[in-house]
Amino acid sequence: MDDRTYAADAESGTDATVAGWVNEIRDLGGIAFLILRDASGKIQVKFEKDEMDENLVETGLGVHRESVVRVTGRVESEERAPTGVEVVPDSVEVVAEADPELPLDPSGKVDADLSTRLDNRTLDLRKGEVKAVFEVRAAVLRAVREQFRELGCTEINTPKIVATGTEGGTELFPVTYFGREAFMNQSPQLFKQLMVGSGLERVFEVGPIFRAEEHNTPRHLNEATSIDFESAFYDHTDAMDACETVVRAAYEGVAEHCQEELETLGYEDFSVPEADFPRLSYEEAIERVNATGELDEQLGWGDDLSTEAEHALGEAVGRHYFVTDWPSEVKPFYIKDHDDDPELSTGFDLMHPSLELVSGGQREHRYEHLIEGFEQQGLEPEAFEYYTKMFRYGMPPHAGWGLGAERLVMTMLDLGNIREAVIFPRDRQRLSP
Ligand code: AMO
Repeated sequence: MDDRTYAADAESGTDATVAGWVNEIRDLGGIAFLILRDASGKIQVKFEKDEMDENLVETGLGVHRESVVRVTGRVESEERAPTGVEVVPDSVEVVAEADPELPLDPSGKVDADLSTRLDNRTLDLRKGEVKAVFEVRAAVLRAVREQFRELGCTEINTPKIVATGTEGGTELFPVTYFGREAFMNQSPQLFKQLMVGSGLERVFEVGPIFRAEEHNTPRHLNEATSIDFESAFYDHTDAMDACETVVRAAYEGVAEHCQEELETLGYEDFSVPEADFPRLSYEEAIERVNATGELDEQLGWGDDLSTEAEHALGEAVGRHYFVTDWPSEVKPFYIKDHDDDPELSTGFDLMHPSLELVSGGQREHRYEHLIEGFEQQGLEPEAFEYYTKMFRYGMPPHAGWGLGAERLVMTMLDLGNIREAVIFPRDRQRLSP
C-alpha cells in the first residue's frame, strides 16, 4: 500500500515518491526549494521555475507550511542539499492542507511555552528535539523489557481499577464502579506480590499508576508509568542488584540505539552510569546531609529526606546511589523489617543525584507479621483479605521495586520538567489532550 520512500532512503539515480510535511519553502527567485520532512528526516525538492510546468510550481510552492504532500520525481545528487540529494519533481500532490496560522511553529524558530506545546503535542512532536525525547523513552522501555527477560521475568498486566489503595490513603482517585466506590490503582504492589507466590515467581510490569498529588511540581504527575519488578526468593540486596542492572541496561539501550537522537538533543558525553551504585544506610545518609551544612535544620532519625536534603546528598555523592535500612515507621506495611532489629526496615530507595527514582524492599511474607503491619499502619486487614489470604497458602520470601519511567527519562536527559517526558501528561490542571 505504502510505496513511498523515506527521505533518508532516497538514492540518487532512482525515481521515488516521498511523502511528508512541508517543513519550509525557500524561494530564491528563479529557483525554489520545498523542504519535505518525514519520520526519517528531511529532503529537498527543487523547483526550477522557468523549466517546469507552471501548475506544478504553483502547487509545490503555494502550499502552506506543515501541509502533507506527496512528491514523485527523480532523485539526483546535489552536494549543496542537506542530505546530498534532492528530488526534481514530476508531480506534487497536496494530501492534507494545513491552516496558514499554526498554534506553534514546528520548525522551532519561534519558541512556545510548555503549556502551548502540551496543548498541541502533535505539532510539538514534529520538532526533532521533542520527537527525540520520545524515541529515547521508547528505547528505554525496550531495553528494560529485554533486561527483565534476561533476568528470567514474565511480563504481567494487573488491574488499574481497584477496591483499595496501598501507598497511603490520601492520594487516591475515586471512581464509581457500578454504584460501588472504587479507585484508580496507585501501584501494582499487591498484585505483583501475589504473583511471586504463583507459578510465575519472577515478574515485571510496565503500566500506569495514578496518584492524586494535590500540587503541581516539576517532578510529579497524576498519572505516571511505573516499571515494577518482583521476585520470589530474593532479598532486598538481590532486588537492588536487579534494579541497578535494569537502570544501567536502560542507559545502555539508549547509547546503542539513540545516537542520532542524543546528537539532536546535544548530548556529546552521554554515558552509562558506572556499576556498583553506592549503598548508604539511612543513618549514613542523614549524617552526610547534616555534614554538608546545606540545610537550615539538621535532620533527625525518622525524618524523611526533603527535596533540599536530596539535593544536598545528591551533590555530595555525585552519582546514582541507594539509601537502605530506612526506619520501619516511614515505610509501608508490606516492607519487611530486619530480623535482628524491628526498628529498621529492608526498604530502599534508588536516588539519582537530583531526585528519587525507585522505592523497593524485601516484603513481609509471614502471615501474622503482615496482619500486624496492617494494624500498625491503621489499615483494616479485612479490606485486603484477597491479598493476605494467599500468604496462608505458601508465599515464599520475596523482594522487588518500582521505578518511575518518566523520572528515569527525565534524569537521563536532564529535562527540567517531568512533563517533557510524557506525551500527554496529567497534572492538577491538565485533563486533555
Ligand atoms: P513509590 O510510591 O515510591 O513506591 O513509587 C515508585 C516510583 O514511582 C515513581 N513515582 C512517580 N513519578 C511521577 N509522579 C508521581 N506522582 C509518582 N509517584 C511515584 C517514582 C517513585 O520512586 N509500591 C512501591 C514500589 C515497590 O516497593 O515495589 C511504590 O509505589 O520514581
